[in-house]
Amino acid sequence: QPIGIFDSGIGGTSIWKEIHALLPHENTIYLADSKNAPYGPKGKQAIIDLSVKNTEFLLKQNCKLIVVACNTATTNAIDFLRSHYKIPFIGIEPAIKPAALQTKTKAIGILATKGTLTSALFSKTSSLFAYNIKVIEQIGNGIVELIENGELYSDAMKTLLKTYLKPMLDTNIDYLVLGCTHYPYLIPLLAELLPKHVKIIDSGEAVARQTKAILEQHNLLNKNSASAKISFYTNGNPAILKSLLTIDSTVKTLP
Ligand code: DGN
Repeated sequence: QPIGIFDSGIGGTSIWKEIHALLPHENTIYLADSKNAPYGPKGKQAIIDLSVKNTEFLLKQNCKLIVVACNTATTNAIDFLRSHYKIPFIGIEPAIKPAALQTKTKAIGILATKGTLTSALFSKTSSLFAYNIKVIEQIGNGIVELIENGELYSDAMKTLLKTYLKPMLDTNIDYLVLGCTHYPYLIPLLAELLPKHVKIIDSGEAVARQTKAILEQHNLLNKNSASAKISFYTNGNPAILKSLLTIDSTVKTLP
């Protein structure tokens, strides 16, 4: 039985990579709902409806566990999914905690979508730390759209990022938390735009470790060491998704 992974688009492939690296024998099915990207500006109910649709697709392929590889869908829909389906769901949240515990300048930046930053789950986590450090929140309007368009390094992307990073740099952050699974693809550009002492962190590895732990706990790890079956599906542009992959895999299109 495969692990199912979905995102509002191609960004969650950054999570797929971490899962595949840690669990190379697991069969995986990735679903990119690019047609409906971005989820960020949509309301809670719309995000739940889309997450249910993605879940139903993955369950039809007999998935044993689903990774919601999207901060926006996790913060808005994971409670609903967990209470309506029997299989385990793994979600992803911005890695505020490690940044907050390690900052020396007592200021961290977080870049995420509006859907994530305005969610109740995020305010709860953020308020745990915001009393003794500064948490500079920034909504990344427009970034997901550019990435979905294959623009990881364009002038438009540079201009947007410079604007979004300015208040953080003015506050002397030393950690930048990437709170959207699309954003790890910007690390090369961000490293150019940020001073050397600013560290960039995302939640990919933690999600992969959590996936492994939950599979172990439910006795669902694949014991068969034959090479894994990997499938990618998108209702957007398959060539752009394929360009992000580090393996040669076909990408199937969905209506
Ligand atoms: N990859 C999604 C996330 O992590 O929030 C992007 C959300 C969106 O569609 N804007």
